[in-house]
Amino acid sequence: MGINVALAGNPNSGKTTIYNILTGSAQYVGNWPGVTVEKKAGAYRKNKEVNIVDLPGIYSLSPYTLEEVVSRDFLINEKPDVILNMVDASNIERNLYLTTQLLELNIPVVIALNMIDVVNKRGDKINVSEIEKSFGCKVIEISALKNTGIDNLMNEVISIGNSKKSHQDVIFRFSNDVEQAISTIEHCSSLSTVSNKRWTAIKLFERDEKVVEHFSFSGDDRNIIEEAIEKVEKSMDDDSESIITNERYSVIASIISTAVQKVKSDMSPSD
Ligand code: BGO
Repeated sequence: MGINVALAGNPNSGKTTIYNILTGSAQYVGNWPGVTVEKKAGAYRKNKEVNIVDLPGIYSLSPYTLEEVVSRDFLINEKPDVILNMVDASNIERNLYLTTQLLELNIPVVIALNMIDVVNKRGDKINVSEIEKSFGCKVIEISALKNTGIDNLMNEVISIGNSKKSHQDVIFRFSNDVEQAISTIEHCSSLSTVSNKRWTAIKLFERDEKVVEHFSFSGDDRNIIEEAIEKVEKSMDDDSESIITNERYSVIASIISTAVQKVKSDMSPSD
């Protein structure tokens, strides 16, 4: 059977570094089907039952770049057992934007808080259990460069993979008006057989062209959904995609305010 792990994260989060440590020299390198985006896959060298696929580095799961489309098609269609989300802890706010989206795919997520050596050197403090509590997933501090915390991380990934837990609860919430619209969309009969309802409802709320294109709406659902979206757009005076972006950043800001203590602010000119 084996455990299928997808490595996902922003460009420069340390994916290549950890991928090389995990797979050693036993790697397959090719292209994703139909596109010239590099695909790397290999077995974990300490446990050959664990297959690791390195997804292209991305900032978001929106449908605008080839890398984003490749990553999300793989995650949705292949449904790996675990998403190993590489997060650059020295740039945590920006990196967690993708994390909020990965958590919505209904696939168990383990966060690797990479570059913890940089965080420690700066004297910053990250309260890992606060992030775990807010996101409802395991968070493990690592340094891919210094090869620390990686066994611990993989033990967690393997334990979740073996448990065959097939879902990820999304425990963070957006503001009430947005949640109400998402709930209206989730309850449409067109979504009754969809397994990852929240992800689909959010994508429909954003009018994500790829999801809208492939979705077959029944009855009045298209109108009901459009009305729900327009109501929020009117009350928040913004387009629905920007509304979701802002909602994600406010969730992250609230988590960071309790979980991260910085010695110097990000705006410090000497940083
Ligand atoms: C260069 N700690 C530190 N300090 N650095 C790390 C860590 C970590 O835990 N993990 C990775 N890096 P990729 P993507 C570099 O290449 O794995 C560094 O895009 C340099 N190169 O060494 O490539 C890693 O695959 C010259 O840094 O990320 C790499 O996700 C000067 O983060 C960079 C300084 O890692 C990106 C750094 C010629």
